[in-house]
Amino acid sequence: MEQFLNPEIKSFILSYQELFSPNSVCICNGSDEEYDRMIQLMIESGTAERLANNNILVRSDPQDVARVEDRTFICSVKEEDAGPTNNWVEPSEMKDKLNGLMSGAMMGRVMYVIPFCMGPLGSDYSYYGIQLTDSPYVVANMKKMTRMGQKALDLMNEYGNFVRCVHTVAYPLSEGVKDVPWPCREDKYIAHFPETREILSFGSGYGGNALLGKKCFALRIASCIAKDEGWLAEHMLIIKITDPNEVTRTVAAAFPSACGKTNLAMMQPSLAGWKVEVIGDDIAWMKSNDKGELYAINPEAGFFGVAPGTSKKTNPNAMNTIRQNTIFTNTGSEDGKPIWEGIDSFAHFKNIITWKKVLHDGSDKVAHPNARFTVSANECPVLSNDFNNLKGVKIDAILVGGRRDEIIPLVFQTFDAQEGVLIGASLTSEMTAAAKGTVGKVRRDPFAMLPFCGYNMGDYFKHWLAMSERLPAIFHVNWFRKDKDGNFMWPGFGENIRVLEWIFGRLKGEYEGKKTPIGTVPKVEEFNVKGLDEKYSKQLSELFKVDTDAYMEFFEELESYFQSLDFKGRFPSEFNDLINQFKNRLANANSSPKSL
Ligand code: OXD
Ligand code: MN
Repeated sequence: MEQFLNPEIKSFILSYQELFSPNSVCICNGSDEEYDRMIQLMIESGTAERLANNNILVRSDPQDVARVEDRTFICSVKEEDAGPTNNWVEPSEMKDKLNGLMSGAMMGRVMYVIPFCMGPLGSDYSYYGIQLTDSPYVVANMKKMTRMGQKALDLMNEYGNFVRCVHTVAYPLSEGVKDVPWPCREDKYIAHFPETREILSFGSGYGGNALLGKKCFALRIASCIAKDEGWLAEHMLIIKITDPNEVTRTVAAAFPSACGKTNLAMMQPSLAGWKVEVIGDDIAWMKSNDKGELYAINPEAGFFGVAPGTSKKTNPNAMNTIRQNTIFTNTGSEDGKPIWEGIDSFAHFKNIITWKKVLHDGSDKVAHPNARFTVSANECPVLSNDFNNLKGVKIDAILVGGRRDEIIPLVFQTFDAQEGVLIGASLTSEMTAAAKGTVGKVRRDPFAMLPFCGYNMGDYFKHWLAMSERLPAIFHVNWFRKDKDGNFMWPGFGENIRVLEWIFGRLKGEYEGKKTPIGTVPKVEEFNVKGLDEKYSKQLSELFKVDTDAYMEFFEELESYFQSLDFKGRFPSEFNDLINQFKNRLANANSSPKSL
């Protein structure tokens, strides 16, 4: 270690060097040469292959393909601080266990030290971290996903505070052990220590389990910091929308994993004259200023998006973003081109090698459903020039949404911020391949944060309510409603600009909308249908309809969900009042004529 390291950083590195017993330690500087060296190492070990345009393809072990929520732990000192939605283990018990398991875990490998910054370098919003890892794949991905290297280290040396992120694939190369292309373990642990701002990740090399800046730091640990400091760390995209008159508004939106955040963030609007630019596609850190306005940054520097389903039709800007300099994980390939379900017609591909490295014969998937691309935000043709804005961007509206085939209208605005908070907390969605579990199972996912809130969800609801005076307008959207024959009632993707246009009109005070018991929906005549396929325009009133009986049941189920969880006395009683408020309006509407 020739570099200058402040004593705290030095002792952090040395203590883990002693525990892990790696062959050597490498302090990463974040250079392109270093990235190329990581890729070369992965090619030599059989982990990766080169594709065209400086892209690479990595195939993981089939047992290590998604986040492992059942192996993810919040190790707060008190159990009640983890709350009913997290797995809890007492911190010293988890540390003893992991210290034992981690002893010698990097034998025969290099321990890389990754200094990184979440947020623009030098911004007051940003926080620093150091990740230790024995995975060249992690080093390469962290280069794309964070501001990593020398500059971050210099700032950290000066500033002092950093989140300790410790990761090992836990496959020591002790005497006689041969390496494998994707080392990992069955007994994985993704452990968070909120009080000491530490993360210990053991046995997985994949995505959110291993790229610790993302879910572990920027959501689970950051949500705890945010609660303590009075701001919000959320699972939200951030976009800047410009209308044909060059008026701009900025919107943050929470949707559960793999529900289209990247598609909305990089949307190519179908309406002429409109522009959508991306600031973030997954995480927003939002703080209010002394005027009570909410400002946000995206703490990440890249996109770790789901590849399957991405195509020139569904997301042309993403396709342009990932044309070059991209790491693909668990896609198939042919002739130097990455391939996945939904990319294109397969008909003209004759020799696809699947993610499992066999010739595709139609019997198995080309790509794993949670196959990913990792790409620097700078590759994106619609990146906003506010991406690196040190002051963040003013948020004019918050959107929440899930993947729901019934009940929830295409869009509605809540009557006030408190009701908006309850609606955010009511999010439900079908599970996707982003996490190990049952795909398609509908589950509650408050603010899309169920797997990412680092503390008691009751305290989280209270924190949102405490912020409510500083919140902008809140809208609920649902692109996924289906008719009785199971067909989508809304085309989605670039056509979602029509919904954003209505939201824009509401923010400017131009659209009156129509009041329903749950909030304000568009009047059909306010909604821009110019050029929209008639198949959709003729069912708008159905898409905006609020079925009062179904919604009554919705709130009853929400009440039972909250009652089923032991919040250890931390559940906000205001939520019961808010639910009653909605139920009363629904009951009153039911006793008057039913056309809403
Ligand atoms: C993600 C996720 O990877 O939410 O963004 O799982
Ligand atoms: Mn996500």
